[in-house]
This record gives sequence, structure tokens and C-alpha cells, in this order.
Amino acid sequence: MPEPYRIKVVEPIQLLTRKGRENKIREAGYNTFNLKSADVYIDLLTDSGTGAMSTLQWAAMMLADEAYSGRESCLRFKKAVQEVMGYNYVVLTNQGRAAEHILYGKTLVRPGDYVPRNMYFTTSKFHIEAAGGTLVDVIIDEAHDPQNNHPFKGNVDLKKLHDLVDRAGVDKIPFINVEMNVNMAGGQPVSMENLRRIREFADKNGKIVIFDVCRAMENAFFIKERELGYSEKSCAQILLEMCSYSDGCIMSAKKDAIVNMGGFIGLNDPALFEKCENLGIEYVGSKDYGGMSGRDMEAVAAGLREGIDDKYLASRIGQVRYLGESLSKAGVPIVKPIGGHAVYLDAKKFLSHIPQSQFPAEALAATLYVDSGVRSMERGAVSAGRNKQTGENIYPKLELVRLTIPRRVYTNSHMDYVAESIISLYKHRDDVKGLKIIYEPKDLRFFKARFEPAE
Ligand code: P71
Repeated sequence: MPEPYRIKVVEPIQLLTRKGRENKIREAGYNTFNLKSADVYIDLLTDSGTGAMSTLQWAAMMLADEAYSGRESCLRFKKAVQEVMGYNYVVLTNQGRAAEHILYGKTLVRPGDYVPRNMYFTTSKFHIEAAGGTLVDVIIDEAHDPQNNHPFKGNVDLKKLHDLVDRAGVDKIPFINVEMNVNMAGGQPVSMENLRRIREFADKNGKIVIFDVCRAMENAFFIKERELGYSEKSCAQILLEMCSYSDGCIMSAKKDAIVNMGGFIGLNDPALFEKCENLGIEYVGSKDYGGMSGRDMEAVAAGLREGIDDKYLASRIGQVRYLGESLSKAGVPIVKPIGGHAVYLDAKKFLSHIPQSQFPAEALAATLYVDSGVRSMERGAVSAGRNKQTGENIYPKLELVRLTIPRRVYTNSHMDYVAESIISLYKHRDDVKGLKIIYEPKDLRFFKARFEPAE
């Protein structure tokens, strides 16, 4: 089926010459984060905050209440979270990492703690480590293999969870952290069955479960499509059941809620809520706005309801699949199954002549920009950073380039262009050279690192 919407507002884009793109990437230190968006033709850097809002969202923004306290927009925001996800209490934050800072870093994690999670995410790992904790990857092994076709590659391996409790001691585990549609694994879903088993495990061990729901709506779609007993349920019903297995969540609304800015912590425990709300006041903004304007809140409230619509999700994930299948059919190595928000190129396979110490994913992202003006994001050794003790580079199994599709922004002819560009690059892949780092900040280095071609 075609997209369940038509386009009312457009934004022109332009393609620089090849020479121009060569200059721009050199000036950017071969890091696509450092490019100006005006120099990018098709921007697949991220799906975060880059979606196109609907007429309903823009109209709701005009009705926003910008009062400092007791604003109506805050009540409507909280009502939408309760209705769509079922959490009783909501702390407003400007985006996901502020929610992680408050809930993980300032409230739950103590020095020496271990936090099990189905694969790391950069900002989540940062806030757990900044509080003196260690993130322990408990995702199933299949998730680390780009070719494995497991339908729920985001699942937690319950044995790894048991082993961690045995090894670290149950008191050293402040919470179990479960990400929906695991970003770093390729946008891979967690099954309802797995969520139920995590809940049982948590209850047996007296632990709370916190979800990262920034892509939980896309996860709900995969459950509907792939898990026995869910095909007749709506994604909205599925999402409510998913969230019922958790005690709380953090959300970057910039993803599934299709807004440019916003986030929150959802909780069911009033005492935990009280703590987080007070921290929110100290770190992000008073309790009725938490770093958002009233219009941001109205956009989120409307977006939460639009983002969980079955027809929208089918078209959204259908577009990601359309791009992935075009690449796969041409033999380009991508992570399988195709995920919810992005297609991930397997840079280790794509550029098998470049050692991981020369950052093949970063080199591939830079070359793709020069070739076609398409901006993608490195998700490999540069993102993984360095070992805090030894200072050595961490070399993750997955060395990927993420082609992240913004929601409701590009058409399938843009996807055709992207696919053709990558297929032609794949044919002359042997010409691509590796990179060496010439500058990097201490933490979250991928945002600002600079490179030069390796000799
Ligand atoms: C994405 C982002 C945005 C991003 C963040 C860090 C580096 C590069 C790009 C943000 C997430 C996320 C998950 C699973 C928490 C956050 C933080 N993703 N959890 O994928 O994917 O949310 O950006 O609103 O602070 O491009 P925030």
C-alpha cells in the first residue's frame, strides 16, 4: 500500500558536485557528523528528531499552553503517555539522554553496580558508567551475527542474566534494562514471550525492569507481524501489553513519537517518581515543562498517538525494508533481518580489505557521501570508544554503517537513488582506503572525532 498521507510542505534539497563533496568531507575530518546539512543531499544520519510532523501536530502546537506552572499541555502530554503506554507517572525531559541521566545516573546506579541490557547504546552506557556502574551485554548471541535471521534478535538471553546474578550478586544489580527494537543490533525487536520471561525473572529476584521505549512502537509492529497470537491485535494493544511487563521507561520522543524534540521518564512507583521529578527540576526544568516548550509537548502528545497507528507503521517499516531488499538483492552485505528504523551495511564484509583498526565503517560512510551526497552514520569501533582502564580501542563484532530513514520525510525514489549509489560503490569497493584518528574527545568520541586517510 502507498503511504497513508499526502505531502503538504516541501523542503528543497540539492546535490553538490563531486569535487565539492570531496572538499566538504575533508574539511569535516572524514566524519559525517561534522558535515553541514546544507551540503548533504539525502540525510540518513539519524531518525532522531528528523521526522516530518503532521497537520494535526502543527495544529496542536498552536493550542499549546506556555504557562510556567500547571500548563494544560503538560496534562495532555501525561494523558497521552498513560493512554499509549500505560505508565501512571511521567517526568518530562528535553530528550532521551536527560531521562537516562536522571533515572539511571542519578537515581538507580551506585558505584560498583552492574546493569544488564540487551546491547549497549552510547548514551545509556555513558550515564551508567558516569555513575560508576558497568553495563553488561545480555543480548542473545545471534544479535552479534549480521547474517543470522533470528526474528527477535533483540531478545535477552535469560541464561546470561542468571549468570550475571550468580557472578555479581543480586544486590549489585539495580535494574534490568531492556531496549525495544535494539538500535546497535540493527533495529531488531524483542518478542513478547521474552518480555514475559524477563518480568518473571525480575519478580523472582526482586528487581525492577526499565524499558528504553524510543522505538517500542516499531517493536510492536514486528510482534504483530512475527509472533504467534498477535496478528489480529492492533499495535496499540500490543504496545500496552509490552509496557505492562516493565516498571518504567525512558523515552526519546524524537524517534517513534515523530517530533523534533522531547522525551520523558514513565514510572509506576510513586516514590521513584517523586525522586526523579525533583531531579528533573534541578537538572532540566521545572516539573510542568522539563526542558520542553508547551508546543513541543503538544507535538509529542499527538505524535504518540500517530506513531502507533498500524497503517503508518506498516508503511514506515515497509520503506526501510524496500531499501534493504534492493541492496540485498544486489549482493550488498547488510544486517539481516532488515530492522525497523534503518538498514545497516556490514562494513567488515563490504570493505574486507580494511582492518578494523582503520575504521572501515567510518571510511565507508565518508566514501558514500563523496560518491552520492548521502549521509549515513558509523556504528562500529569509533562509536564503541576506548576501554576505560587500558585506553585501547574497543573493536565490536558489529562494524556497521547505518542508513537511518527519517519518518515520513523521503519517498521511495529517494530510496532508489540511495540503493543505486551503494550498489555502484560496492562494485568499486576495493578503491576505498582506511582512516586514522587525528583528534578525539574523551567520551562519545564519534560525535566530534576527526580522521585522515591512513597511509
Ligand atoms: C540515534 C540516536 C541519537 C544519537 C545519540 C547518540 C549518538 C548518535 C545519535 C538516541 C537514543 C537511542 C536509544 C536506544 C537513548 C537515546 C538517546 N539515538 N536510547 O539513534 O537510540 O536519546 O538522542 O533523545 O538523547 O541516532 P536522545
